[in-house]
Parts: sequence; structure tokens; C-alpha cells
Amino acid sequence: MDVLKSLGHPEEIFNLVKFKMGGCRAVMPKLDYESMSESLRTCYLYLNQTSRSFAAVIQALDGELRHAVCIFYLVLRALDTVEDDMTIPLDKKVPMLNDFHTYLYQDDWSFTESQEKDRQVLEDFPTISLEFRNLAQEYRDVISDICHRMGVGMAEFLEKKVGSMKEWDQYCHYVAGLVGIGLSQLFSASQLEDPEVGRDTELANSMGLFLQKTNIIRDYLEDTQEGRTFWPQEAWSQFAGRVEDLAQPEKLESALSCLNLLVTDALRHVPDVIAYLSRLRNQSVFNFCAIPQVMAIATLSTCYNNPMVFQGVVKIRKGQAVTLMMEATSMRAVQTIIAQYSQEILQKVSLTDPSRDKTLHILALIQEKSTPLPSSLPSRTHHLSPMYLSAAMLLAALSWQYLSTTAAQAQGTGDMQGQ
Ligand code: IN0
Repeated sequence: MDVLKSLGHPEEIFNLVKFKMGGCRAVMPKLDYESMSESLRTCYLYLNQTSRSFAAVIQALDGELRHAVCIFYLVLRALDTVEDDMTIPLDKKVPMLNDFHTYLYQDDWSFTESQEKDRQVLEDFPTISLEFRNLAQEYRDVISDICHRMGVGMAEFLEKKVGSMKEWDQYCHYVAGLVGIGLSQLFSASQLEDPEVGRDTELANSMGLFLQKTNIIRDYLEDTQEGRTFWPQEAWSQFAGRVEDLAQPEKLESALSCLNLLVTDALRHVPDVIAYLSRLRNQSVFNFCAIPQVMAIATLSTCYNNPMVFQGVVKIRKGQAVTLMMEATSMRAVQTIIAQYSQEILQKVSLTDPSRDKTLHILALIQEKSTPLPSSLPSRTHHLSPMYLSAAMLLAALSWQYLSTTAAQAQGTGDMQGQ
């Protein structure tokens, strides 16, 4: 139960309850579904099915940017589903990836042979491509160009593994850096952001690389168990003969060294993330961009030097995620969050870790760029007495129980607020 996991973090309980009671509406307002066409409504339905909390942040985007990002997200999901589907033979998959961008302009293209969990976006691709063609030309050109470059890049990596650290950057550029570049161009096209945001592809690329490297690090076990890996050989070969060997209990020390090396590499992108976020002017765009980044730094901090990465799935607590979503709404707050997590990592750096000097160096740089401002984000609870806290926690747990039952009765399952 989410509340129990947050017992040692009272502020998270406060936020879990606040979120459940509708505090989430600030970052995720409800859409006006009545005024939408049937096909656009279907697109939002798919969006809500594929990603839960993130879908809500997309729906909170201002004006026409919301639809453009929703369609971009679904199109990327479809492309990603093709890439991931191991049942499609290579001689069929390669041309599909290379030509994917042309399917956007074919009103009847669909793919019904996938067994992946998100196969619906491929089966009903005509609904998504129809809404794609309803977007303004500027948005269509960005989305089509990114799909083209991403498809070609994915096809290139189907036949080769991620070898050097440089190739790691290259792979992550294709699957996530390009997403950042495309999104930034959409932000600028919508005029909600300055043209410079769309032009600075280096910073936009770093946004994607930081997210994707964090996913790859976190998903070590899941990926190796499925017989593949995105950990670069240049990193793991320094510590083991085969990447799967890192999961063996007797190799734990090597495994942690490798893990910490990769976390340190991912942290290199944080200064660019801070620079990118500082440029954003629109509140809805800022929230949309900042939330995944603070989730990623929290995840990286949890993963750093953590044996659990080799034993299961490392996840941040729901209470922690909700707290981050509600707090990451200003540059000052984001800098404080980044400073806190880099401090948390700093405390875990071991004297014997081979990457120690590199890690300390990048953490110092991050600390400098995220100058914590003393008065920001006061911790709501430190000035409260333990007695008062316990009472508040009990009350929170009871309200949680109450809300869970009433919410379940009122709306069944599936809605964000009901989870
Ligand atoms: C994303 C990114 C994303 C959002 C905002 C700005 C970005 C800038 C550059 C690159 C990516 C950016 O965010 C999502 C977040 C997400 O989906 N979270 C999941 C949780 C999880 O762990 O997967 C959720 O369900 O909440 C993201 O991870 N990716 C993504 C995909 C499409 C778009 Cl339009 C934006 C995926 C990826 C591979 C990192 C790019």
C-alpha cells in the first residue's frame, strides 16, 4: 500500500492524500471531450491507456500544442512497438522502420500481427494517422521528420549491439534525443516558447539522453532476462565476461562498479537539463518537461550503488512520485530537488568505487548549477512535533481508506484519481 511505503516520509503521505482529493488537477486538468471529434477522443483514450500519469501532464498542455504532443506520443509508441516486437522477422522489420514516416500519410496503413502490449496503436493506426493529418503543417513536418530519422536509427541498431560509450549516446539519441528535439520544435512552432528552444538541438538531445539512460540503467534485469541489453559493452566488459554475469551474487562488487560508472555517465547530462528548463517560459510546457526529469534523477539516485538493480525492478515510491509531480512547477523548486538528489548520491559514493573521482566531479558541477535557495520548498513537517505528526499520519491513513472506498464506488477503476 502506497501510504505504508511512505510512513518514513510524512510529507509524502500529505501529498498522496492531497493528490487523491483533487490536488492533481493543478498539473492535470480535465479535457473538454464533448467538443472533440470521435477519432481525437479515441486518440486520448489510447494515450490514457499507454501511459498513466504522464498522459495527464500531456493533457494539461496549452492550446493546440496538446493535440500535437498527444499525436506525437502515440506515433512514437507505434514506432517503438514495432522496434520492440521480437516476433517480426528482421527482413520485414527493417523496411517497416525505414518507411514508418510514410505510413503517416497513408490513410489505411495498419499492422495487426503484433503481440506487444501496446499493439492497439498499430492495429488502429488509421485513427492516429487521421488525426496526424488534421494537425497544422508545421507540426506534421516536425513529427514526420523525427519519425524518419528515428526509424532509420532504430533499423541501424537492430543489427548491431551498443558497443562503445559513444554508441550508447548514439542509440539514445535515436530513441530519445530525437524526441527532445522534436518536442522542442513543436514548442517553438506553437509559439508558446521562443524559437531558440527549437533551434538548440544539443540541449534538447540531452533532455532525452538523461531520461533514456536512466531507463536503461534501471531496466537492467528486465532486459537481460528477455535476452537483450542496452548497457554498453565498453562499460560492462571492464567488469564481467558477459553482461548477464553481473546479476550473479558473487559478482556484486563488479556489478555495482559498472552500475555506478553508468549512473555517472548519465549525470553528465544534468547541467544541460538545467540550462534547457531555465529557458522555458510557458508554465504547462515547463511542467511537462520538468516532471519526467525530476522523476529520472530520483530514480538514478535510488539506483546508485543499489544491489536491487540486479535483483528486481527499482521503482521510486508512489508518494515520492506524486510529491515530485506537485513540486516540480518552478525552476527554483526543480533546482532544489536536483540539489537534494545529487546530495543523496554524494552520500553514497564509496571510497573504493573506480568512478569515484568522476562522480564527485560531476556532482560538484551539478551542485553549483542547482544552487539551492535556502527559503524555497520549506519542508512542511520539520517544525511539527512527533506527537502531532503521528496523529496527522493516522488521520491521513484513515482518509486514504475512506477516499479509496468512495472513489471505487463512484467511478470504478482506471481513472488516475482512483489509483
Ligand atoms: C517523452 C518524455 C519527455 C517528456 C517531456 C520532455 C521531454 C524532452 C526530451 C525527451 C523526452 C521528453 O517523457 C516520457 C515520460 C514517461 O513516459 N513516463 C512514464 C513512466 C516511465 O517510467 O516510463 C509514465 O508512464 O509516466 C518518456 O519517458 N518518454 C517520452 C516519449 C514520448 C514523448 Cl512525446 C515524451 C520516452 C523516452 C524514450 C524517454 C523519450
